[in-house]
Amino acid sequence: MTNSQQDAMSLIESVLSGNRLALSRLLSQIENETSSGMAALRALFPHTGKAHLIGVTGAPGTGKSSLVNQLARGFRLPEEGKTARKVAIIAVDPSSPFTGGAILGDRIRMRDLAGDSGIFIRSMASRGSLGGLASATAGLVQVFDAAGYEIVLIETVGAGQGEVDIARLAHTTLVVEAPGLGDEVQAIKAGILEIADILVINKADRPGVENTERALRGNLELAHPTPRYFKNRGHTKKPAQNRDQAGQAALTTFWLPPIKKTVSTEGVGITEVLDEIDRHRDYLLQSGDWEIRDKARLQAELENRVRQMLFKDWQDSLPETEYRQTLDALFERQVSPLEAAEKLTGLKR
Ligand SMILES: Nc1nc2c(ncn2[C@@H]2O[C@H](COP(=O)(O)OP(=O)(O)O)[C@@H](O)[C@H]2O)c(=O)[nH]1
Ligand SMILES: [Mg+2]
Repeated sequence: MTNSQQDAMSLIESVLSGNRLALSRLLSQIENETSSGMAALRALFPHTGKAHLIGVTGAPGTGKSSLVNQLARGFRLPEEGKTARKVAIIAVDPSSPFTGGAILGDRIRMRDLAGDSGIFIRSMASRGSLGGLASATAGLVQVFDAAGYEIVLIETVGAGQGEVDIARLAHTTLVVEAPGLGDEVQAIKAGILEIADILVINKADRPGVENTERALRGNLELAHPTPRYFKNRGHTKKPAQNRDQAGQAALTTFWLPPIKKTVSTEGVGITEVLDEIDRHRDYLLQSGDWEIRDKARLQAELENRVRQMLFKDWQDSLPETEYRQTLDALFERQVSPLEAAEKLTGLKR
């Protein structure tokens, strides 16, 4: 065994025995892609595949962090008859007010969670490239999954393609909207309505909720459930032949994203969102889409990692001056971008 493998093994043992400091160290190693971090990922991977990954995305200020806090609380302190689940939170939004493991939001309500060892919060430093962010996030998710966190909540700012990539990590994606952020519905503007499994109109205590709901509903009917939508999400579209004996369409035939209203600062509507999350999980498992999404996620991570590895390898092997000279030639339009790429990679198109 190499030193980094040994380091990784002892760290993994501590993590699996519930040591939070070790967990925190391992997460940093994975974020920084150290060799013992990568060795740990290899060793942990066979223990993954159990966690329910829940993406929470939407424009800044819609209340994602507040909602995530409330959902975490709900998973930890469930209604009677349900068991508490271990929750990890990954805040990809660098501006998220999760600091030092403190749970913000309504402090009075959250006080009963202080010191709860069943919650772990991690903020991600932002990365140069979105691909890097997606890989790093995938690595953290795998650690939490292997460490027995049954729920992994991933908060991202809804800002376009990068969001869609990270949302691909999730089994269930919540898109958060809020009234009164201008005339337009942010999720529609950002093109992230299509990735929603559950739509949440947060700040339902604010004026304009009805307008937001109407706009969302109208757009949902356009967006769901089209074949393209199902294809994009790695879904199989189950045809209506899947009927039970009473001739009713089976409940699992397809999923139409529900719209739920919440006031996250007050904890209003949270139970309903939690119920929808569990209902979506049941739907995924019964329809076989859980497995399909898992495979789509793993394939996306593989391809993302290949892209990054090859690019980095190429970058490292390239003399700085050659790159500069080619760039200059490109800027002076002496070579085209394609020619420059062929020259720098030695490949032909
Ligand atoms: N009125 C109202 N304010 C809220 C609600 N949820 C969050 N906020 C406030 O909106 C602001 C932004 O919330 P935050 O959770 O940080 O949003 P994020 O940027 O989407 O993560 C904070 O000041 C919250 O206290 C809500 O349901 N109603
Ligand atoms: Mg936030």
